[in-house]
Amino acid sequence: MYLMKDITRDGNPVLRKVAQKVTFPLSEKNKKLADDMMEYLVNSQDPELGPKYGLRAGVGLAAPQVDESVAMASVLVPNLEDPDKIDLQMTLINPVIISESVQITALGEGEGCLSVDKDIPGYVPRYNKITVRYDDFEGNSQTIRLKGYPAIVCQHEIDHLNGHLFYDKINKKEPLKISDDAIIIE
Ligand code: NB4
Ligand code: NI
Repeated sequence: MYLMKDITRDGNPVLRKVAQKVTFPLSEKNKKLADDMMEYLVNSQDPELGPKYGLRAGVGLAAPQVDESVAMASVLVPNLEDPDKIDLQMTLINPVIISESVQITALGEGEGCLSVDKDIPGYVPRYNKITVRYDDFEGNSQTIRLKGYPAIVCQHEIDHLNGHLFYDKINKKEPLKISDDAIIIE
């Protein structure tokens, strides 16, 4: 089970590498990695287990954040209106954004990252809609279309697999500067 001590922190070169493509059939190691990443997310969102194990809550986790430079990330995104509903729960393998909207969106509260200990305020511009191509556990190529909050989470995770961190995308001089027609999700 992953704990906060296992999470790689900003400054660790693994977070700036482009992750290796996953090959098929999936190795036992990569299967377990996917399981363990999802387990972290589930535990971290559990009102008892999160505090018990000192886990920072997460809606996504990418393999480089547990020191594995492979192109896998898990997401567990609760519905914003009804937190008992899950909007998206999956492990993305070899994900690539193949198309994106012109429309930009951002989380009103900014973003936080389990690998970044300090709070870095500012809007992180994201595409409001994306189409992602990824491989399922059998190695079959799939596509998924995402919008709004789940799309933001997946972009944050896909960024990790390419060595990017959320604050790279915040306007340095004016952190709250973003295109006028951006959708701000509160
Ligand atoms: C990934 C997210 C940062 C912005 C938006 C949010 C949280 C993360 C990082 C987009 C993706 C992790 C992965 C939250 C959180 C809302 C849902 C359900 C019940 C508490 C939980 C709190 F914890 N970001 N943290 N940051 N990352 N929402 N929520 N709630 O998840 O670094 O690369 O449990
Ligand atoms: Ni992150």
